[in-house]
Parts: sequence; structure tokens; C-alpha cells
Amino acid sequence: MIGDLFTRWAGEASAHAGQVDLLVLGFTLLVAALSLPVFVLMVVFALRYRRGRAANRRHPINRNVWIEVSWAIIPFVLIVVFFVWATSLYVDIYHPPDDAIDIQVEAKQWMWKFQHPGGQREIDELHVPAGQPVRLTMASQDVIHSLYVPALRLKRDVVPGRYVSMWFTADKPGDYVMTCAEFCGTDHSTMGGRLVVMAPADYARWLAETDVDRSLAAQGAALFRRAGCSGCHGAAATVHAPPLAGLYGRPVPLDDGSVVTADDQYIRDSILLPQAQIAAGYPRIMPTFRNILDEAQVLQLVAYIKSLANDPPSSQSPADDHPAGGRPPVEQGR
Ligand code: HEC
Ligand SMILES: [Cu+2]
Repeated sequence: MIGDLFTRWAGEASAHAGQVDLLVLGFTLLVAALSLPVFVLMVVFALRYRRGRAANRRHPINRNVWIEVSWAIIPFVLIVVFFVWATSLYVDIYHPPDDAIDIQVEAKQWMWKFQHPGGQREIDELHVPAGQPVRLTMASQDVIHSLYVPALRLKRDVVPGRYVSMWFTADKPGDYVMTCAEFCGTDHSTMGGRLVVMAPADYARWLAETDVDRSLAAQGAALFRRAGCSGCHGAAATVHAPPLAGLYGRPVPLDDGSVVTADDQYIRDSILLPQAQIAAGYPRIMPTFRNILDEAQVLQLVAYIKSLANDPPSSQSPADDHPAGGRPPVEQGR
């Protein structure tokens, strides 16, 4: 019972967790090794030179340069070792592998909503396969939240207005605590749930058993039409708007002369803050969808535009050709 509670909170659910624990343990030992001598000597001297004790207090000058140099250099080298060690771990957690499963996360008062690439949704529960990297792309609908999974030794603030991502490879099937680590209002303490790590075969079964209306990209395709995007970006549109096929991941020249990469954040901002970055050669006519679409819907649109990434950039529209097939066609014109 206690053991189970301990595993859910503090167990090591990934290789990364083990590395973090090792780092923290190592650093604790280093700090102990550097500070213990100081405290031991304090006690020894306090006893030896206490008032009324006969001791030699003449204090002759007794210098040894090598001792003085060594007690500066040795701790310095040790601390640099820890700096390099910790930094390499840090760099690691900011570089998700390319083959990671992309899961979209929407945080709001007071719940965590997850959506798998196949469209499976869940609230306050996240099912993932063991041994496979998972990347969470997270957005907040209201205030700052922070997704914290102690067993993964990972925590990331989810700040409104931008996407943050976090990745991990859980390797031990089990049930782990997930919580919000940023005070976010009255029900903050109830905002949490569980991370369920499953054997890959169980995960596949779970995906198959969970009802899906449509995949994330297909929901985005429908929304693309419903929200009126296709009226400008569609083939039949008379408006001069950039084609979105093949956009994802490519460099985009902007009208101020700079070039940005069309990643998730760029696409999100193009939809919610269209005036902030204007694609070179196009008029500033795209309206903002800020108060029209919520973060979950924007995540769907991003997934849809991403799904067009491998289509050849055509001069017309994403709705034109779908060599990959299987993607629901976007209705053209409005
Ligand atoms: C009134 C016409 C219009 C509508 C409606 C419209 N857009 Fe746009 N969109 C544009 C124009 C024009 C640009 C290029 C200028 C700019 O960057 O703002 C653009 C730019 C973009 C870009 C950046 C493309 C690039 O090549 O850099 C994305 C992504 C985008 N729109 C997505 C959408 C989505 C998704 C919707 C629906 C929610 C939408 N647009 C609705 C006209 C429109
Ligand atoms: Cu919260």
C-alpha cells in the first residue's frame, strides 16, 4: 500500500528519471563533501580553543600555497563536472526525437485534456506506450498551468499564448501521478490525474477500443471549412492567400525581410495573431480567430496543416491534390 503510493509518486518511470536522481544524489554528496570539513573543523576548534582551556594561541604564520590553490581548484573542477553533466541532461530534454508520438495537450481550469494523433481524447488521464518517445505539445486556454509528473522527473509550465512541449520515453508500465504544479485558481489542488504507461500491445488495444469520431487532422480539415479558412486558402478562393500545402517545416519569408520556420507556434500565431507576422507578398487581410477558436480547435487546425506537410507546395490550395490519399477533401469555396 505504502509501497504502491511511493511508486506512483516517486518511482522512476523513465531512464531520464534515473539520470536526474543520480545527478541529484551526486550533487548532494558533493555539497556534503565540500561543507562537512568546514563544520567538523568549526566544532573541533570551538572545543579546542574554548575559554579557559589551556591551548597554544600564538598563531605563527604558516602558509602553504599549494594547499590554498588546491582548495580553490578542486571544488571548481568538481562543480564544472556537474555543470557539464546537468547541462547535457537539460539539452536532452529539449530535443525530442523525430519519431516521437505527438500528443496534444490543452490545459484549462481545472483539467488536462489530451488528444492522441488518431483522435482519441481523454481528460485527466494519459495513456502512453512503454519504450516509445512521446512528445506533448501543450497550450493553455486560460492561466498558467504546469504539467508535473514526478515519476518522470519532468515539469513544464504551460503558458497561455504559446506552445510548450515536453517529451519522455516511459519505460516501466504502471500508474503514475500527474498534477498541476502552478497555482491556477480555486480548484488548483484538484487539477491532476494519472499517467498510465502500458505495454505497446496494450496501448494499441486501448487506442483501438477508444472511440474516435475522427483523427485530429480530419477534425482540423472539417474545421478549416467551417471556420471559413477555405474561403481564402481554398482553391476556388478569389482572395490572394498563401497555399498551406507543404507549408509545415519550411522557411517562410516575411514582409519585414526576415525568414521564419513554419512550425507549430508559427501556424498557431498565424491563426490567432495574423497581423504579427505577414508572409511576404500577401495582403494583410487575414482576420484574427482569437475569440472565435479555442486552443483545442487551433491544435486541430495545426494538425491538419501539418498533415499537408508532404504535399508538394502547389500554387493553388491544400485542397487540390492529395497524393497520399485517405485525407478528407476540403470543400472548396464558400
Ligand atoms: C480573409 C481571408 C483569410 C481567411 C478567412 C483566413 N486566412 Fe489565413 N491568410 C490569409 C492571407 C492573405 C495570408 C498571408 C498574409 C499573412 O501572413 O497574414 C494568410 C496566412 C496564413 C498562414 C501563414 C501562411 C504562410 O505561408 O506563412 C496560415 C497558417 C493561415 N493563414 C491559416 C489560416 C487558417 C487556419 C484560417 C482559418 C481559421 C485562415 N488562415 C483564414 C487570408 C486568410
Ligand atoms: Cu492548473
